[in-house]
Amino acid sequence: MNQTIRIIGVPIDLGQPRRGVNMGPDAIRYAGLAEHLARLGYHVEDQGNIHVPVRDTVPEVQMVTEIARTSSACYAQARQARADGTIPIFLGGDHTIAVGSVGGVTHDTPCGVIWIDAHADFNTPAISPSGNVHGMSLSILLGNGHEALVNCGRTGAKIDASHVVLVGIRDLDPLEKEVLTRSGITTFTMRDIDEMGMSRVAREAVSQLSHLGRLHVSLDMDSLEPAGAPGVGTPVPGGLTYREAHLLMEILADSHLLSSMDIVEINPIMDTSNQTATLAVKLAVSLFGKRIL
Ligand code: 4U7
Ligand code: MN
Ligand code: MN
Ligand code: MN
Repeated sequence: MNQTIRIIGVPIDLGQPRRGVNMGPDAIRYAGLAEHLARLGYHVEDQGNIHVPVRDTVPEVQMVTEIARTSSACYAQARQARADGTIPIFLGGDHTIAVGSVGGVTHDTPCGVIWIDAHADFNTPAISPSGNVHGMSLSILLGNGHEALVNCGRTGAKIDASHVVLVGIRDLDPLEKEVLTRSGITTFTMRDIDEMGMSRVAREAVSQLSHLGRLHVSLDMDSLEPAGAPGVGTPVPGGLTYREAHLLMEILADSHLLSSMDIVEINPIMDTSNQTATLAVKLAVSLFGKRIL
């Protein structure tokens, strides 16, 4: 008992064009993440933030190099957190933090990844309509894209397509959709959730990954319906409701396989009264908490 959760801030906004997402880690801290997790009985330690250069000081041609530098630092922290027997929670920042977090937590052994997002983040430089690296992070983890990022921490792919399940998807670019279909990744779109219900979706996600013995949850807050989570850079209508998102967390918690988590894409500049970070903290509490009855 008395497991340790280690909070690691990664205030990166270099993977997308809007300023503000770099303030995500402090918005989530301010919403009381550490206090709420401590109340659940965890020992909580906050490592502070990984250093990230200020976006305005980084020339466009240097962006990928700087993302790779931050990703390496994040990878090292993820690896250390596991070596120390803690449960790391990575606070973004944009979704490029997953390159280092998922890379690092899979350094020694594979891990199931549940990627909760409106987007698939499966673009490559060759097909991306925007060129923004936060829309490529999952593809990078599977070994495709900018070489400096693919080889961050250790050479090549960090996870296998069969070890990822996407949940909440509703906005794919045309070529991204083709590549995703060919990848064989299990994807539960919003339509699947509408038709099957979140309970079945969440249970199928767990049963596909449980043989790996542990799970990493990568929670992009744009997976939620924007009305309840307006503080994100790329809102897409038709997202997860408050209850669907909580039920997903609760069913994942029941698996007792949670070993790490990302909370990403919160942009306090776009938010009202920090409600998106507050919601993220509630979801983390459901993910790491016990059943109420
Ligand atoms: B996020 C997009 F074009 N697909 O690649 C792209 F629609 O981490 C969005 O999920 C990516 O928030 C969103 O730029 C990345 C776009
Ligand atoms: Mn994302
Ligand atoms: Mn997204
Ligand atoms: Mn397997």
